[in-house]
Amino acid sequence: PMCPHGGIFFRDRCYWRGNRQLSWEAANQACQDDFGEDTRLAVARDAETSLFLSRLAGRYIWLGLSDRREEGVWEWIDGAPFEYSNWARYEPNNSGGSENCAQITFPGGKWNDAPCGDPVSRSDRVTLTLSYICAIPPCYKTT
Ligand code: 2F8
Ligand code: CA
Repeated sequence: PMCPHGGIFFRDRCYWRGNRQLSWEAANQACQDDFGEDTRLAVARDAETSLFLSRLAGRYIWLGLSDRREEGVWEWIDGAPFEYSNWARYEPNNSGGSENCAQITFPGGKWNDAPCGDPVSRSDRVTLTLSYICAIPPCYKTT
């Protein structure tokens, strides 16, 4: 198969759904641990990718998007410029002042900011664990 471990190919790379329920940070770490340091939580820079991820997920999942570094400044985990967004109505609302990680809701595929659920940083009062999708970067053989 083209993608490892039952991953799905879309455009130029493989996506793999993790069915364990993890915090945002733990989910991203799992992507790196399982597929290599360049693998991260999937990002959605356009509508087609967001829809693809939502359908592959079939449930709520983490998106590789957070405003942990600076409140209100949303950043893709792969460093891509933040242009396209697909927030649900009234989102992101930083509910309770502690929502710094984005999820893709299901069905509908709209985005919501939610507590990152990370028990280490403890900026969140709410523990939240979700499934996730890893985006495995394309690799090209040099010879
Ligand atoms: O109504 C939208 C609102 O729904 C929940 O709060 C009641 C979400 N909270 C969690 O997912 C923990 C909010 O993020 C969301 O804005
Ligand atoms: Ca919210």
